[in-house]
Amino acid sequence: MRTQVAIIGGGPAGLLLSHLLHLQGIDSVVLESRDRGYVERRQRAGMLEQGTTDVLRESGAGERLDREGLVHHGLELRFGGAGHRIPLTDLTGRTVTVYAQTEIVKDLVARRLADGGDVRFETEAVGVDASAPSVAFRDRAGRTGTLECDYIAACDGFHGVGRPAVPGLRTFSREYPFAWLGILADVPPSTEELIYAGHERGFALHSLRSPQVSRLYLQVPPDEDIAAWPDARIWEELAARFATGDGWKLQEGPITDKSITPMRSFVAEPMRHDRLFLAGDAAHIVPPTGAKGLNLAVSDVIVLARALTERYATGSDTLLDAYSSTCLRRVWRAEHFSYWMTTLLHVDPAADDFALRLQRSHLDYVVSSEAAKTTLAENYTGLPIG
Ligand code: FAS
Ligand code: PHB
Repeated sequence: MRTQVAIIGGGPAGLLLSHLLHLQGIDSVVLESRDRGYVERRQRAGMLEQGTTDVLRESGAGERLDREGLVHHGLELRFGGAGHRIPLTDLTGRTVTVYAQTEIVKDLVARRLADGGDVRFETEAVGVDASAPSVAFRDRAGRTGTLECDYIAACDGFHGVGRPAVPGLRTFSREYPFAWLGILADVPPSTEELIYAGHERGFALHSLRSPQVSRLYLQVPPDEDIAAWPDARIWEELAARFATGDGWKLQEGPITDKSITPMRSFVAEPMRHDRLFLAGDAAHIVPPTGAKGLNLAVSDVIVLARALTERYATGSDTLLDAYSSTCLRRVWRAEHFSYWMTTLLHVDPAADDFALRLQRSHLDYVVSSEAAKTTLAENYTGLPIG
């Protein structure tokens, strides 16, 4: 088997890269270890930067996004029993859109298959040669094979095979002393815009998926057992953390999905070795407080698609040689913003009274300063790509 670009991973990064390369006449094969249903059902991100919605729309993969995506112009920081709106669009001219990662994956899978794309589910990459580029794989029947290629894009997430194939890698990481318990509930959202709540009992986030479906998260200890959280306890704790003095009420309903996600910051440098390029969670992880994970994966892929297009069109390696440094500038900005939003709003169990007073003072300042609100808004809506 041979292709121009071998893509490991059929998540948002791998599927979008395959789609963007196809539009430039560049062939690729996507190797995805899981089955199609698993990949399309996996509950993850939900908030898209304008740069992400722009690339999906401009590349012809945004029709359903434009019909069903919920465009937002602001968010609320809630603490001390009061809400404070951050007018994102007034401050930056940009919008954000609520549209689940599951839907992006479904749209991209459908588009690749409709375009005759080669997406191989239940086919696991088991080895990578970054120099005489090739990927060894094993399919659902246990048959093994080798995919020869010009370039390899490891879009295989945090636990993939691509990153270990980069020699001399430097990694940077931070584990947080808490995790997120996330739920999907069949109940109309109790808010039109997202509510990020900093409460002495812990952080909570009210997001949404549609006018009928709510997506909510609450801070729990890092090793929390989900069995300790029956539905009634989840709703009781969420109501306590979102409580305000103005009569606002959290609507409860049937919980249809429940999961706990650990929180970590992680970056691997460089994001390239010879003909192998890392993109998305394969290279970096952020705590989801800043809604950056999926959007960073998209921006890596936009940079890589541009570089590969230049290489095939002109023979120039200039953009490929700059890939890692170009991506890492934006990655580290998103890492800092995600760390900042996380420490601003979560309760650190080790925090003493002095630290808690500093945190409250920081929150009071953010919602009272145009400069601070603008800083939050320009990072949250997404800085320019590349
Ligand atoms: P992904 O992990 O999505 O995709 C990698 C793919 O590679 C997977 O389908 C995997 O099966 C496949 N793969 C792995 N090894 C392979 C191999 N050897 N061979 C073939 N295929 C292989 N981000 C947000 O912005 N907001 C959120 O609320 C949020 N919540 C999250 C919750 C969870 C539980 C997790 C894990 C992440 C969350 N994220 C969130 C981040 C998430 O959205 C990622 O940033 C996004 O999925 C990154 O996309 P990819 O880089 O494509 O990696
Ligand atoms: C989501 O809707 O899943 C979501 C939104 C914003 C975040 C994290 C998750 O910061």
